[in-house]
Amino acid sequence: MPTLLVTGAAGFIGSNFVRMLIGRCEPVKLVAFDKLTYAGNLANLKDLLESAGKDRLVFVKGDICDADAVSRVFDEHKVTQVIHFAAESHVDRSILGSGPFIQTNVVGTQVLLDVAKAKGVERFLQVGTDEVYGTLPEDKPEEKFTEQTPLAPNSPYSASKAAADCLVRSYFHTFHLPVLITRCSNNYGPYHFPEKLIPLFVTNLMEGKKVPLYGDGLNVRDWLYVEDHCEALWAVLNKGTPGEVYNIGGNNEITNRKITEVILTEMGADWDKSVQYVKDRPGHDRRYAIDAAKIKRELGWEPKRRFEEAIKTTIQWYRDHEHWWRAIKSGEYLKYYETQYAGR
Ligand code: NAD
Ligand code: TDX
Repeated sequence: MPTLLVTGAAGFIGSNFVRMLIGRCEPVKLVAFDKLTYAGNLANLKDLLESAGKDRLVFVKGDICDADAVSRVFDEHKVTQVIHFAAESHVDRSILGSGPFIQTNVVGTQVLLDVAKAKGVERFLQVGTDEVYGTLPEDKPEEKFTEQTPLAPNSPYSASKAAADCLVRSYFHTFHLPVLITRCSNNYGPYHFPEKLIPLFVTNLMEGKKVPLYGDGLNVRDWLYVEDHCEALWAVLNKGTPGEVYNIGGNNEITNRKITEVILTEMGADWDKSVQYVKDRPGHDRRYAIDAAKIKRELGWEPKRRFEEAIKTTIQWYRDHEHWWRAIKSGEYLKYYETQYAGR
């Protein structure tokens, strides 16, 4: 049975990925490795750690920038594969300060690659983002990001993720490390940290607060339900060709205004009373859209969940898990919220 190191397993997508594999009894031992930054939350894995058994899932607290800690976890658990989610992931925080993004997303990826190379892993999957491709014009709907689109990152976050992708690619060409790179569009679903658009708006409304819409609200994202992303990652890890890049997307382009409307309608809130247009994000990418033809053609993956239903499931999850997000929206979060939104 392979042993899969899951970096960033206590975050949004990493914890959904672990949940999916444990739920399906996939034949793999999972080593969840996470620094537990502000975005990492052991509550996301608690029930799984209690029920799965140590032969299926273990948790190790550690920093991917710490070569000794990473090396130890490989040796202790006889790691054979890596799926690398760990990252600083919020664009707005990268604008407030890019240092932690370079440290974790670039240096951390380099450390992980070096250990993976030294230990001779069978697979190394770099979980990447469509933001590395930059932005698309809104008046040319036929234009989408393909795997051939040149990298043109516009935020410190996407620049750090592009640098990481380039390092991963270089370890394939120089050292023949069997790497795979995915680039996915915006995810939504349970356990999404409430600094990102959808969980922020849903929880603000539940708290009776306004929702801050950037600029004219007409920026476009391609939204994908998190479990669809996790299924795509599992397909790439098991069936992908080393050295290749796979785009993953929902074929589901929606403006932020439309997303806001859908959330308000579902939650019975009024636009004029609830929406506050605020100063735009600096360097705000106008439109993302993924061409996911390659992963469909080569690996047979396509999204299963329809946005209209999955957004309702997601909102209901936040209604049912108030204790989860209320615990997060305190302390450090309040300081960040004040810095990010005060005076906008
Ligand atoms: P997240 O911020 O929810 O989780 C990141 C996790 O990484 C946290 O648990 C955090 O504690 C951990 N972490 C951070 N720095 C670490 C370090 N130095 N060492 C060990 N662990 C560390 O992020 P997410 O939304 O789950 O994103 C996961 C990955 O997927 C990221 O690489 C992100 O770039 C990528 N991605 C995200 C989306 C999206 O829509 N959320 C879309 C495409 C790609
Ligand atoms: O308060 C807000 N108001 C607002 O209008 C926030 C937080 C966001 N927005 C807008 C900005 C974007 O156009 O909503 C859109 C989505 O914003 P985010 O949720 O911050 O996501 P985005 O910047 O698109 O990046 C996300 O998708 C790609 C993830 O955070 C990244 O980790 C991933 O790589």
